[in-house]
Amino acid sequence: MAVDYGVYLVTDSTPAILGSRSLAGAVEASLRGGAGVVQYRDKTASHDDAVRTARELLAVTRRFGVPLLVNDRVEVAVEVGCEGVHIGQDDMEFQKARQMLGPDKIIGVTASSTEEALRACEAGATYLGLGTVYATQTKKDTKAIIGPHGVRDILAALAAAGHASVPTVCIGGINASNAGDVLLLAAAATTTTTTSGSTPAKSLDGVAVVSALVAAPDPADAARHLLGQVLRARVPD
Ligand code: TZP
Ligand code: MG
Repeated sequence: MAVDYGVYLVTDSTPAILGSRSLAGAVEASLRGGAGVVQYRDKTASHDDAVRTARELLAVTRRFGVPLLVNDRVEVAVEVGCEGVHIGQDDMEFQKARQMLGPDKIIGVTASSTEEALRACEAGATYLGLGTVYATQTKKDTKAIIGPHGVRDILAALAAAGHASVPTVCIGGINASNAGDVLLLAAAATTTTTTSGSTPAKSLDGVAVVSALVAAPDPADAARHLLGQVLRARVPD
């Protein structure tokens, strides 16, 4: 499955964010608007409930040909047979997850520093989630706010270390008003001047958001708008 990381939806089922809407409905609307990846994130559901919800979401994502990833809970991803997982620095060890999932599944890793990003690439991460970029109400245990410049510095380090081909998304407090700032700063950093001229280095492939889609009055419209910003900032190959 070819993956477009441009608009990456992370779900949240808490009433403060989802309100009275249905999660599957918000996911479907985001996909209609062009979201290219869905991560099912639920810290509190029982295993059985998580499996049930993941199956429901998988039925939706499969209709759109988009991968469904599960946050943290590798055993849930294995049981439902979805496309992969997303793990943070304090979650399951990467090689254990790879062993459980097999060689072909997606394993994304969160990185909030250059060291974490390089380590994840060396371990074989399929893609990286860089952040937390801005303060967010959605994740309570956020450790580091790295800002757009932190994202840019990690991208530069990845390029310098030869990891330019690993896709990257940024996460944390991203919305329609600030997405352009992060994307354009990252895009500006993707051109380095060398003695042989300008060479593209490493850009952001997309933005990962929770509330900007899940809590949007019209998630389809919100996804369309974010995708437009991503596409405008993309550096042509
Ligand atoms: N990881 C870092 S920040 C975050 C996660 C899951 C939550 C982002 O939520 P929002 O609503 O897009 O700020
Ligand atoms: Mg985690």
